[in-house]
Amino acid sequence: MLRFALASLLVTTLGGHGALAAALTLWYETPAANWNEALPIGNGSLGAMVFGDPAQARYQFNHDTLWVGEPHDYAHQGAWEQLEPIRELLLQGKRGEAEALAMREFMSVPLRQSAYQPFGDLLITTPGHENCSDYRRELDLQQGLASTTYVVAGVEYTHQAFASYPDGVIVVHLSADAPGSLTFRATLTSPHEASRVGVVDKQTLALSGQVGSLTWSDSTFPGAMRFEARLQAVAEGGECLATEAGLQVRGADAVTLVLAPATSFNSYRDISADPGSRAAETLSALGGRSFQDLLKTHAADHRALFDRVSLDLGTTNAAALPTDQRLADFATHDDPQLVTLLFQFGRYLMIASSRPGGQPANLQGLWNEQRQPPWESKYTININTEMNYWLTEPCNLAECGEPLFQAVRELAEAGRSVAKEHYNARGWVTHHNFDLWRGCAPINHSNHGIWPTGGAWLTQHLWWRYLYSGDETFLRDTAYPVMKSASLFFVDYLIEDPRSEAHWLISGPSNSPENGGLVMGPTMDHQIIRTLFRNTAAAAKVLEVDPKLRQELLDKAARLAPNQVGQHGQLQEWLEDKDDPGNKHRHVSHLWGLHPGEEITPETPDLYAAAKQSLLYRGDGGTGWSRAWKINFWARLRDGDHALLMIRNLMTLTGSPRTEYHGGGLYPNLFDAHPPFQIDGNFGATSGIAEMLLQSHIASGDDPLACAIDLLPALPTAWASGRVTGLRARGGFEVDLEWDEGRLVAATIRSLLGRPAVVRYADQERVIKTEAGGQYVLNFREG
Ligand code: FUC
Repeated sequence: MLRFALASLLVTTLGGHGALAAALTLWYETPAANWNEALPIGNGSLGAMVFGDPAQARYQFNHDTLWVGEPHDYAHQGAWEQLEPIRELLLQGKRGEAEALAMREFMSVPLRQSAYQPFGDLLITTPGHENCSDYRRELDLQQGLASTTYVVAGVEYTHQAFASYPDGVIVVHLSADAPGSLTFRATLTSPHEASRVGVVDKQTLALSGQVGSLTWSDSTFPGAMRFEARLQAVAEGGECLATEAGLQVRGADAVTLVLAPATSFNSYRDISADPGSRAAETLSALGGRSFQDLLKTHAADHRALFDRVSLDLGTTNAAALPTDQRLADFATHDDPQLVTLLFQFGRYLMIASSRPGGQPANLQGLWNEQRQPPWESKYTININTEMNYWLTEPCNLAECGEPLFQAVRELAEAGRSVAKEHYNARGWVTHHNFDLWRGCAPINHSNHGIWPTGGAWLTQHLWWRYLYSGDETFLRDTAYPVMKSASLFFVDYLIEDPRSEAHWLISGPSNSPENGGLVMGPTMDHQIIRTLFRNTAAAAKVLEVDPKLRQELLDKAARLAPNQVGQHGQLQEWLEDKDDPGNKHRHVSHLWGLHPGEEITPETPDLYAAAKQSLLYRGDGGTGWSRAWKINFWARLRDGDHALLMIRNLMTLTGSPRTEYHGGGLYPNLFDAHPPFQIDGNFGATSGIAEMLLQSHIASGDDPLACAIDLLPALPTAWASGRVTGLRARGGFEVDLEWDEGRLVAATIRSLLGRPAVVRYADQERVIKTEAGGQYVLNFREG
């Protein structure tokens, strides 16, 4: 028997991170041969890919507000007049006709959404450095620092690069271990035709211009956004001169290049800012601070977030090898530390691509070199953007969720015209994509673009923010208004299924994301809407507002078509029992209720078993994000070994830059390969690994902050011993766990809100309660 001893209010420090620090580095023995080998840095708004070629060092950079297009309302005026005819055709089984009518009369104007853009390249050209020795290129996740070192003619050269959130710049520092060794030219280039490079002063260049227009498929987007990046050099020793051909440095000991890219974006409705003065102000605000000082400020800011969570799954000899080698070997070598690296890489990428004041992480975070990137590098919300943000609360990066909340607030404004014009409904609605202009209407094709639950799904993240923080001000001012307005849309939108004896309420026209075309009543929609209604009702109760609406939402939630078990023992993806058990489609939408939803649990054993059966039918493959989702599903199914199998299936070295729907893997730089690169799989993997170690759920219908915390719910056999610190649980807790021989040894649970919780491990459970700031040390050692 395990003893469940309780020692309350012991004070321990986190400590012990130093030993793991060296392990938190991606490193390589050669320069990046292509974009998917380069290493990402970012400050939430600015990003760069570091290639590390000594003779021509490329820093391909981005700003998260540089998009094609301009402020625009995509609603299709009067589309609602076709809503009933489309529903009627679907209810008569005339799907082709319904899709055709919807294509003509119901879609976004224009039919596509706009594209995220590359900004430019900083190129550092050093003649004579074509041949070098002792080359190493690395990304230190803990410092947020990319470095390249190499030796030419007995001199060791170092490039260091980071993107600073506090100072709003990208910094590249060049140094050598012999004085006067740095002679190079730094230039700025841009893929945008309407751009030019000018000299600002002796040490500063400006790259300025305007994004060009773009046409793809049947839609044209004007180029409107203006941009300017300033590049300033500070040389120690030697000479530096800015000319239109670039910054020419001769015989310097060390040089700091500071890059300040800016755009004319003020908000999704206003792009009238002056990027030149913005960039100039950013540079002058630095006040001539040294490289060391900028780095210190940056590292402190980055580590304040990054160091909150540590993970140790064990380290083997394989960990000494270069990262790409480890990935290539992963299937055949025991290398649990590479899983730790992938986990922390996801947290690193979140800090680098999503900070308050910036845009949310898009399909590629904020790293993109193409004018026409895959899927426009925008926000796909029938899985991808939500997956990006599963990790923020459990992995202790709550602040990084703020850009998503801001975007949802804006969608709740922009989506009103779509609710009105497409559905003649109150509230707001968003379909399966949005862009910088907060497009909310159905895009691309009626067979998958008409899916009205994207916004409702996003509101789950607002509710979680409350559950993890207990922040009632956030609930009142941000979450509830948006949730309420989303709920009002669905109150108006749902119809009673004329075919149902039980008078079920159903969604439609809609689709089960990208599988099976336009239908009435896909299971996923009902799970999402039920969750929205119940969360909104719970929020209203906490805030003591809207009692009538609260009751109405609870009544309607109870009338929504329920989850159903079908003829193959599967959870039905649709109202009709028509699933094909041989279908390996990448989306597993009907399992939303298992994850990220919470309505299919061990307490609903029939549905839980059916969800598992559906997942087995779907198989263990799919795109990068599909594999990542399956880690989370298997964690919720409490099968750690199967979750680890999915981690392994994701951690395969992939070379393909093409779009594949059955690919799935990682590139040499550990970026998720859909393929092509799509960042969701990185974030989803981090979330899945956290979910294997710790889960938390609302335990009582009366108080949403009264939670159950499950310790090591899905620990794989292969992770026999390990330690994690700093994970977060609903109800306001921070949790450290230590396990050995496959069994929990100790848990430290710090209470941030002073709420009670039920702590569960294996077949044991215990209620804990302490003051805010207190902590429990639970001892599970045998004895
Ligand atoms: C959805 C997925 C695709 C891809 C795209 C960005 O459409 O079905 O696999 O991830 O989003």
